[in-house]
Amino acid sequence: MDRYEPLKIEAKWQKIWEETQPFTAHETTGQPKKMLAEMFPYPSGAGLHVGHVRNFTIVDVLTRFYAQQQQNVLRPFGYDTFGLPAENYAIKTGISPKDATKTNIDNFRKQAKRLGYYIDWSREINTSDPEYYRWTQWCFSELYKKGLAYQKESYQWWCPEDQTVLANEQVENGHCWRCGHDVEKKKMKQWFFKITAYADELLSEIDALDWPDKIKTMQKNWIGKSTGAEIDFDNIKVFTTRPDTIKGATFVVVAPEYPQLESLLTDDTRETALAYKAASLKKSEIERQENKEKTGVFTGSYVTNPATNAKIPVYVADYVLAGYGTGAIMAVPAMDERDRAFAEAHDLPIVETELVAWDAYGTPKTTYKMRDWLISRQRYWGCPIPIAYDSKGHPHLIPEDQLPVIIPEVADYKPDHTGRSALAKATDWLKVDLFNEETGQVETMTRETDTLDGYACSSWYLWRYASPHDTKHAWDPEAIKYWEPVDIYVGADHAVAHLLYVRFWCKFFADQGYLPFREPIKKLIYHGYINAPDGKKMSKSKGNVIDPLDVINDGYGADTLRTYEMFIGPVELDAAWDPRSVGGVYRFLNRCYNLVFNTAGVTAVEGVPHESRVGEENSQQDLRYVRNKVIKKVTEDIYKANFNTAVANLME
Ligand code: ANZ
Repeated sequence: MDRYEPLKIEAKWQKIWEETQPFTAHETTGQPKKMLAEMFPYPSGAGLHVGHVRNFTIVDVLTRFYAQQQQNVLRPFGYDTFGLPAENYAIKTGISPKDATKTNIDNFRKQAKRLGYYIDWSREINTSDPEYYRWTQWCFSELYKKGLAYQKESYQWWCPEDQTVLANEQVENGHCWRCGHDVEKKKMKQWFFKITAYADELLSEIDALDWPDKIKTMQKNWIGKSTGAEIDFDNIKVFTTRPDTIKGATFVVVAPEYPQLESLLTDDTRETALAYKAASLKKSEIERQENKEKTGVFTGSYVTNPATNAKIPVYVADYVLAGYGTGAIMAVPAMDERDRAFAEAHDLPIVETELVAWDAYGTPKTTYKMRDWLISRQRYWGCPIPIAYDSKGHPHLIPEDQLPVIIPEVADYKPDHTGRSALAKATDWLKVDLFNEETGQVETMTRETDTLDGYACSSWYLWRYASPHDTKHAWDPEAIKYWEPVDIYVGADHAVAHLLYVRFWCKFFADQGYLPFREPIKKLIYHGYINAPDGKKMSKSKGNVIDPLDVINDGYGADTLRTYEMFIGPVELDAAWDPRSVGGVYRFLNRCYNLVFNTAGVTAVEGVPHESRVGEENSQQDLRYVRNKVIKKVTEDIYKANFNTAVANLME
């Protein structure tokens, strides 16, 4: 009897796939196209983990499913390689991030091949390859030319441990998302992408997407549209969603970061108010919005309520946030809970309001919670921002024919103590002769030492897959028209970062005429994490990580691992690893193998069994009935991304 020996079978087919590359995609007419992709991985030194396997296997099942339905499928693969882990490793070991990344990619590729994925390997991309980041720099240049990449002095989250600026979405409960250190606020000049220019469209087009409701809701809340009015209380402009309550406004509150705060202070209040401000800057927005005691101090100034003509006091309090609305509010303690708590704590009048028409006092205004996207990082291992500064400190774009701005090698990867990246240490690289349009002369300028947030690199990689080796364009116009938008995208995490950024860039590049669609991803499948058997997160430090290669090499093979990860639970939920179930899935595949290749009397190498040989107890008709029923059920399951019930139906 022929035994099920997955390691032999898999090795045989993987060798054939390596030689014949059957998964290479071509643009053809006649068949419908289908492009599928996973959220590409960060190739860490630890190699693939079982979470990647869940992600990649979902894409793989769907790719093979549609290929069998004779659709022209494209399933590319790539690596998101810039970022702090490689830089921190370089700081510690002196090994160049470029070399470490190459080693890690080689390992990831080998592992992915061992898992037997249907991947068009001719389209592999790597965001830290100059061939790739030349075009990330081109994308930046396009945004810059249209005024959507700009610099601004502002308070930024700063991680003292990693010595870097963090975006709002990278601060988790007052801690750095990477190292967990407490973050603080620091005033700095930074680069931003003006995602708010597309706030309205990003919001209005969410509903039409075939995305999980959970993600759509998270994006809506993140964009956070509010309609109301702006009203002047003398020279302080406030934003309110309830302008009709204006008669009840008995004081005004400004945020501690309010730019004109100093001008509101008097000799009596200055010291206390500035000390209050300093203390507030240490708190996270979440802490400031918590329902605790409402702290704040009097500025010493009064303004006029335009509806009542009463002189009302101006306070500074940190429950008012700087980046939202105008950073100043009219407080209506009779109507608003936070204002009431503040009024009670500070003995301020609470006046019941009548509702009034407000048109005479203010102008209608829509605001968004979403801020512009902070994109500069004081890091070495990122895509250099293609900018240089003249002697006056004015920024100039590096001309397109001088791209890419290549990352120079340096001896020491540590940022300097001012927080500038290690690029500042590459003194030759730092200087560049550029034509200055303002003076009409060539001048030696100083390059920008900030690099781009890694999310910039992943904002356009899905389009690079259409023509990954194009040297003339970021993406070929014909290829992109054929393959994209992406039909199915699979991943976990990044609901309000990456998944908003790709939509923003898509709309921008569509407006420039570079993309023939305005939404980059038709269908999104969002999957849960795989946890350790005790339900805890897998992590190296806890020693509870399951290595997918160990599972394969234990003799189970890739098919068992893949089937198990599809069977582990509903796709959208987290699931705990269960070693016994891995064995169960193996026994199931073993039985399938025996049914097909032994009971039916053929071997894995010969081909498909003939139904009449299967045994006399089942009539052919019964067998056909059962088979068709299962095919129908499993097909429906896969359309609905119910992978666990698909496996269960097969087992039945
Ligand atoms: C007076 C008022 C009366 C308000 C009332 C609400 C209820 P959303 O819905 O979140 O947009 N606000 C405005 N700017 C703020 C800031 N920078 N920090 C903290 N709070 C701010 O909330 C808008 C309301 O939140 C605004 O309307 C303002 O308070 C406050 F019965 O004005 B309202």
